Amino acid sequence: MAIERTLSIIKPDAVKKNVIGQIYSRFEGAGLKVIAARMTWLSEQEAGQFYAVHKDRPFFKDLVSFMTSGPVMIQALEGENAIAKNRELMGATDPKKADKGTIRADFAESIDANAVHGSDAPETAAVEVAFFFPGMNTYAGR
Ligand code: RTP
Ligand code: MG
Repeated sequence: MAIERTLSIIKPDAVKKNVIGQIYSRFEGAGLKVIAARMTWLSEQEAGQFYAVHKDRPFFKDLVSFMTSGPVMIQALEGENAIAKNRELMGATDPKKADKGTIRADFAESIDANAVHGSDAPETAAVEVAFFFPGMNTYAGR
C-alpha cells in the first residue's frame, strides 16, 4: 500500500474543548505520523481560500465564520493509506451519522462544529498540504 500524506485540521470547537492530544493519540494509534504542524487563527481570507471549492454552497458563509471563530491546529499526516485512514478516523461529516468511536462521534457537536477536517483524495491532499506547508518536501518524511 502507498505511503500518503494528508492534511488534517483540528477545528475551533475541538481546540476549545481541549482535545488536541486525544485526537493526536488517535492518529498515532492508527499509524499516522504528524510530520508538520502549526497552530494558528485563520483569517477570513485564508479560510475562504482554503474552502474555495465550497464557495457557491449555501453553508459557505457559516463555514468560514466558524473556521475563523478561534484557533485551529493544522497538521500534515503521513502513513500507509493516510487519506482514507484519516477519513475513517474522522467519521461522517454529520456527527449524528458518524460511526461510534470516530473523532466526530466522540468530540463533535453539529455538522458545522464537526471537530476535524481531512483531505478527501490524493489531488486535494496535495493542494491542501501545500496550502499550509509550502515547501514541505524539503524537510518532511526523513
Ligand atoms: P471537511 O472538508 O471539513 O473534512 O469535511 P467533509 O469533507 O466531511 O465535508 P465537506 O462536504 O467537504 O464540507 C466541508 C465542511 O463544511 C461544513 N458543512 N456544512 N450545513 C451543511 O450542510 C454543511 N455541509 C458541510 C462541515 O463543517 C464540513 O466539514
Ligand atoms: Mg471536505
